[in-house]
Amino acid sequence: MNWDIFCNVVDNFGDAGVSWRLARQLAGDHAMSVRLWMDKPQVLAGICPDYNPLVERQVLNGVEVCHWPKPWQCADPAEVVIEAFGCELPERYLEAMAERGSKPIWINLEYLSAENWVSDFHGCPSPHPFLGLTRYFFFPGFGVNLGGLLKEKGFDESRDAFMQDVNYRRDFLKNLGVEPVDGAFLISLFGYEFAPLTPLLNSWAESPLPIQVMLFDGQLLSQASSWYGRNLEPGQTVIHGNLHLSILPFVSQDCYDRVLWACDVNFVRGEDSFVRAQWAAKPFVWHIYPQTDAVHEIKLMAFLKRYAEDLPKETAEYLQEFWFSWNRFHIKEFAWKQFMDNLDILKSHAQSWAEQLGKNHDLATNLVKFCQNK
Ligand code: TRH
Repeated sequence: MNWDIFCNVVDNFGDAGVSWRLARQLAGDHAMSVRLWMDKPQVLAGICPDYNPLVERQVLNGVEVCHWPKPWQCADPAEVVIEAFGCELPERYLEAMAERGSKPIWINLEYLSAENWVSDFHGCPSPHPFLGLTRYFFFPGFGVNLGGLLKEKGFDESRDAFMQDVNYRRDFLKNLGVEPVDGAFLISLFGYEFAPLTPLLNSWAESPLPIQVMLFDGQLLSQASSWYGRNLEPGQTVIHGNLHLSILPFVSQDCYDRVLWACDVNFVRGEDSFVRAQWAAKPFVWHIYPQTDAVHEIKLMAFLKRYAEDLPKETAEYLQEFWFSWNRFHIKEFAWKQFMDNLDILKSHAQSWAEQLGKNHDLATNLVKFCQNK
């Protein structure tokens, strides 16, 4: 089958991140012929250093990455057409789909949510009012009756090999410009602007054991700079008390994964890094993408309900409080100490959660099966 994936970047990196990961997996794991249409190529370049956003068409990791021209210029529609996150397809492309002898399979890939209602809509058809085309809603998710999560073949083997090889981990960090500190606790930090970072930086600076934090360039940098009293820049490491704070530039998705594997705790956000933190099988803190009227809190709670189900009651309550505080912009001074008190339980829970999730089929496999049955 050949596939067209359309990606319209609303903001941030998640739209490009998910589309790029899916395109790579369809091409690499399933030998599909894939074109990825990007409306903001420079965003993809931020997370894929090998990609040149100035070149209109180029093949990378077996995927043909194309600029999405606006207004649309003709291209023959593929057999499967993915509209990532309900971005609207160009009208002329839709007409060309309708003109094809055998109609393409048209999929709307939805955002990830742990809410129960998604399973009622997963796979549902929605006929176009007059073009004779049917669009199907495809929901990623955590249950067996859903589309699953993106996870490439051979992932567990790569992750486990990385984690077992202490020297490789050390060299990997050094290559990133992070000098490993003996006995340090490692944290990666990727979040939105208003997260209550300052109290945590204070707790980490006063921690009894050295804490090494890798903060990714972006929305939290100005808060870290104000806290330190000087403009911080990617490539810099500063030390305050027992906190060693390194500012990292954006790296490729594969490299970002390795950062998650190397750390003891990961602060992640949005959709794609949130999923990757779960596959990393390490304790994590989720900064959910904020929406108006606090709709995101319903999604946050829905996920926590699933994730914390098998945790001891006290740990579950504590985790809920910590995550909500991180998302509500206010965190108590002693919150970090409580996190560390629960660390062993959270560690083994993260491993069993990843194992349990890994029993379901991954998203790309489910998508291929879904299309083959249409
Ligand atoms: O960037 P995000 O906040 O994206 C968000 C969410 O997806 C949200 O749901 C969506 O509505 C909005 O975008 C439009 O967070 P996310 O989803 O984690 O995407 C970040 C991507 O960047 C992910 O693919 C991982 C990648 N990444 C790198 O490749 N290298 C890096 O150094 C870092 C920090 C991230």
